[in-house]
Amino acid sequence: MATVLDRFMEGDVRALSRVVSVVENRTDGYREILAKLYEKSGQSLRIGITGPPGAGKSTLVNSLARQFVADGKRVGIVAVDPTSPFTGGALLGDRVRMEELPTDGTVYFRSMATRGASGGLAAATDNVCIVYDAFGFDITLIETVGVGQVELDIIDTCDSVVVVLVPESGDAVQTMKAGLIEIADLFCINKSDRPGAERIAAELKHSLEVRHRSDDTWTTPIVPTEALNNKNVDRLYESILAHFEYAKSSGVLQKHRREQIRRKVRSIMRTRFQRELDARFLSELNLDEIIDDICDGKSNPFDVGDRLYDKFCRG
Ligand SMILES: Nc1nc2c(ncn2[C@@H]2O[C@H](COP(=O)(O)OP(=O)(O)OP(=O)(O)O)[C@@H](O)[C@H]2O)c(=O)[nH]1
Ligand SMILES: [Mg+2]
Repeated sequence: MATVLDRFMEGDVRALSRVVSVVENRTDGYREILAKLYEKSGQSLRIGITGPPGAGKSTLVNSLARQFVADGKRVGIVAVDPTSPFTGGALLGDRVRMEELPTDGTVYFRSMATRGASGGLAAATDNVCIVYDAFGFDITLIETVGVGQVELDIIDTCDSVVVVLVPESGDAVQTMKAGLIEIADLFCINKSDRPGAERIAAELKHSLEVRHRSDDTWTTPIVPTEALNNKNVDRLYESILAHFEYAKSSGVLQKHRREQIRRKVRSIMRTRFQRELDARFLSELNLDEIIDDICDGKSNPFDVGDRLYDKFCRG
């Protein structure tokens, strides 16, 4: 692994792919690698792109990535895709793939597989972003479908959050219910070539007026785009940069990143406790005997839980 890390530090893209895999799969030694890479991170601006299935997130990510590259930046993209082709996402075959991105190392794309279980997906995504950051990407774009808690956790690790809606997204009250309005730093009404874009923009504007956030000095922009025709994406791009500038100068960015570190430490501890419990403790315990006792009325789950906890703590 040492040589792979050396090559990684030299900017070798194949080494980057190896390291991303190690981190994504939590192969032995991945935490030590992350600890090393963490020192080099903290420079990349993380932008989350979220919204309902098929809203045009990938098309937008593509387009934004190109603009950043044109601006002399290097871009890492991670797409987190918890939907199966059968349960959601853009219509089969309709979804935009990332194949047509530049292959000269200025843009790197990776899609995170969920492998059925959502456990640890947010943490794994965050770890991949640390790897990107250490590799020297100026910008990290994270695409995720804005539906569940895991996706909201992922979006929580971003410096700027773009919520993508479409004219058909329904009334803004629905959006509020989905929690999206709380997390948005910017709104994008994509597919503005379709009827209804102005109506949803007006509804959103109204919802934003009644929303209260602790960092309420920022006026959340609502940007209509046609990602497919690359129309107005430059305005979205400018708005993202403006938000970043605002976050930096107001101290919001620093505060937000401190909170992220707090959550990260807690998440690492929780994961370790959980693993120790499963691997070292529960696997060695004869739970069946204990359950028999409870079934026979000789004990109860509460006393057993306390007793086992004490035993676990004693090591
Ligand atoms: N009419 C119209 N279609 C668009 C626009 N932007 C994207 N699309 C189309 O919408 C479809 C879905 O686009 P994607 O970029 O794959 O959407 P997505 O949000 O990434 O989809 P999932 O990842 O499956 O949730 C594709 O056929 C795009 O070509 C737009 O501005 N107008
Ligand atoms: Mg997509």
